[in-house]
Amino acid sequence: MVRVDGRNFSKILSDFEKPYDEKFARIMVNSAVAIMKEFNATLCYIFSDEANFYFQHEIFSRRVEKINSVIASMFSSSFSLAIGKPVSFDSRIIHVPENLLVEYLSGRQKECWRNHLNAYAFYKMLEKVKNRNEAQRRLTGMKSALLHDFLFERGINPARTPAWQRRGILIHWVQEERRKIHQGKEVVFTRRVLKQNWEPPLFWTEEGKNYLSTVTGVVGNGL
Ligand SMILES: Nc1nc2c(ncn2[C@@H]2O[C@H](COP(=O)(O)OP(=O)(O)O)[C@@H](O)[C@H]2O)c(=O)[nH]1
Ligand SMILES: [Mg+2]
Repeated sequence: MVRVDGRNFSKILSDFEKPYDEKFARIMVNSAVAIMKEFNATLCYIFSDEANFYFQHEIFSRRVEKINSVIASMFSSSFSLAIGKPVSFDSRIIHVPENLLVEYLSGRQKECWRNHLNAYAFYKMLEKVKNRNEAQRRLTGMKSALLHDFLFERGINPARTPAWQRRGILIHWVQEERRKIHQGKEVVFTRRVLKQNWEPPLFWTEEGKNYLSTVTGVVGNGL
């Protein structure tokens, strides 16, 4: 797994909609697509300013510096071209054997959910206290259930926000059937294309595991 994370994005995204901006999410997705096509990653899981690329083959003969620097620079340059100013992403490698794939992705998806509650609560709290430090201080230590109640009372049902904000976005390859006319006859053929799923299942459920199994071709072994 190679994970990139935007540097200083709380500042960089100050002109974007808060707490969530679909335009920003689309730029993350498009930058990830560039990497997936170039290096044939099996899947990518995105939320907030991070993207997790899963590789089932060797790239750069497993040379760590090469992988991290090239993935980070390609992601950063795609993103920068899209927003018109220079930004940077860091990159790290996490060794995830097949039997821990579900656990790894579930961990990131739980982080996505916590982020989501915090992000909405933070901006609601800011309406009350008008000071970022004070808003953060009041939220620190609030358990999920309390954050839920806090949001409910202010008209936000955190179970009904757009799915990509709660669950993240999964990009993966699918075989798509195409048809064409060749010498007067219809020919059916398949092509490998990237699919963006903005409503992925919860990865630790049966549905989630089956989905990941289909996408990665891993059968059994934790899936
Ligand atoms: N305005 C806006 N900000 C976002 C969005 N998604 C993520 N962010 C910001 O990106 C930050 C990412 O967190 P983190 O990587 O820990 O902070 P960083 O060190 O500033 O990059 C969050 O704290 C948010 O402020 C979005 O959709 N809109
Ligand atoms: Mg960041």
